[in-house]
Amino acid sequence: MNGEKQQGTSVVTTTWNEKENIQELIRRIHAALKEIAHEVIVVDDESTDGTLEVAKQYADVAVGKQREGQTKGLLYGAKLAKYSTVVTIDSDLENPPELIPLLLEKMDDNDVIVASRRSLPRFSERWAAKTLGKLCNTTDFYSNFRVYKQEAISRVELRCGESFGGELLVAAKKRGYRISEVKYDPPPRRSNPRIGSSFRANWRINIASIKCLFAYYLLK
Ligand SMILES: Nc1nc2c(ncn2[C@@H]2O[C@H](COP(=O)(O)OP(=O)(O)O)[C@@H](O)[C@H]2O)c(=O)[nH]1
Ligand SMILES: [Mg+2]
Repeated sequence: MNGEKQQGTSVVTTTWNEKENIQELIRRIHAALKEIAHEVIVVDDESTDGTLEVAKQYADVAVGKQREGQTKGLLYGAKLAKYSTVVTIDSDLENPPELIPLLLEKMDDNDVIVASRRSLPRFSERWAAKTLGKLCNTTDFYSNFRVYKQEAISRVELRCGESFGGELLVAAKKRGYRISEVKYDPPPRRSNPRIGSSFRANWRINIASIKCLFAYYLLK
């Protein structure tokens, strides 16, 4: 199935105003993966702080496009991947790149591995874990720190709008890909997440969960 793709790992991250983190993230990915063939792909959504210019200096591929959100950005990057394995990772250093080799090891018997945070910060994420997470074999449905076989992500056709990566997991599950997880203790969170303040983020994530449940049960 991965016929045309080379053996190796493409690490995809999306950014919206992450200038202070992107160089450090790329440095840590290269250090963690120095033993294996890999590339770093950054998909930037019209950052106004110069993220794309910094990414162009350090990433293997750095593209800017109009702002369409995290899920579309991750899919866009996965389609550019030249390797047979795709890692998705947040660009804000809340997902430690040093964990990637362990995640790759666990791919032996699986098609998707989710790096699941041991504690979830938002009630909307805890609710999603009990519903969508159970359906998709993970305790952290909205972690976008994941490893995919390239075809398990790049062929997805998104229909839910912004789902914070949720629809990518639902699509993989519905197409029969085997999903498993590795748990980790996340570092302290930053105080100003890009997806919004606590109330706004919980609201947006709950809407995304309803759309993902709809997609799971009702869409082909
Ligand atoms: N391409 C793109 N990336 C985004 C957008 N909003 C957030 N991100 C990225 O998605 C990742 C997670 O966002 P964040 O706000 O930290 O979510 P949280 O960790 O759930 O609080 C970060 O790498 C952000 O830069 C967006 O509109 N477009
Ligand atoms: Mg974050």
